[in-house]
Amino acid sequence: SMVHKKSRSIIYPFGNVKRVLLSDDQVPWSTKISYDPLEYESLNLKNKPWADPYIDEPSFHPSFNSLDGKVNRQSYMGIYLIENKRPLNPEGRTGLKGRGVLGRWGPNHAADPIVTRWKTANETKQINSITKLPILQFCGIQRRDCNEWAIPGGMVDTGENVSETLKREFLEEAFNSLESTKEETEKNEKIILDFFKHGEEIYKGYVDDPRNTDNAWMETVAMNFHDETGESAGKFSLRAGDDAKSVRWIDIDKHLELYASHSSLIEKVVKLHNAHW
Ligand code: RP5
Ligand code: MG
Ligand code: MG
Repeated sequence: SMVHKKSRSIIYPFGNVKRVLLSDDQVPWSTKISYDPLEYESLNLKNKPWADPYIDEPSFHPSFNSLDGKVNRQSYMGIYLIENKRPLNPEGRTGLKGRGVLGRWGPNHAADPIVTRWKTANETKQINSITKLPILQFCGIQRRDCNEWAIPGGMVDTGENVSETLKREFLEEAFNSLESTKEETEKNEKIILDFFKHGEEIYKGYVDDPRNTDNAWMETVAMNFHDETGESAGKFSLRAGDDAKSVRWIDIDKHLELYASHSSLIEKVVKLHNAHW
């Protein structure tokens, strides 16, 4: 895989903390360099039920690389190293120590539902004139935190199953379930429950996310839910909610610029359906 890039953005998100800039060959832990970045942790994490305590808190005894009670501290990337009590990012240096804004030391697990349909006009599939391949669309959201377009994914809650996270996050971000009436919610939950029965696993592993640090990082399970006829998901009435400020069907092609490593996840879906890229 490619060396992570968004995890090395000069300015760390949500503030003005600067990373130490690294060249690609300085990223692997195995490359010996003199390296002394800041250790940063957001004040926001204090006393949050979904966040770990500070790593040097004497009462905090995490079991890294294992299922730690209800907290999954296992990485899809294999066994990660621990140095000075702190987990080391499996993809190498990021220019910042600490856990930044992320709640967990080590892997922070997310799930990404990639809902797709074919682009049509008058019920005819639209073909790209150069590649001669049909154009796929995915249901994308614009993130409130950075305005970038993204897959409507989210963090796996403590003790939650990934299959639940996929549905919950899609309902929150693309159906605004957190601000719906009881009747709307019941109706939408049925629609999603039904449509999300048939999914294809696209990817499991590290996400090159701008919030990553040397000691905390994002990982995801991405699943594709495809509406071949455009009769189910294709007809959803979408309404942005929670950490999404807009939602829409987005034409897929290789020039798409999306949040974190989402465009590489989308590319895998394209290959699966032999669609235009
Ligand atoms: C990304 O962060 C994952 O791929 C997922 O889409 C997202 C989860 O974080 P939040 O949307 O909850 O901020 O790296
Ligand atoms: Mg969310
Ligand atoms: Mg989200």
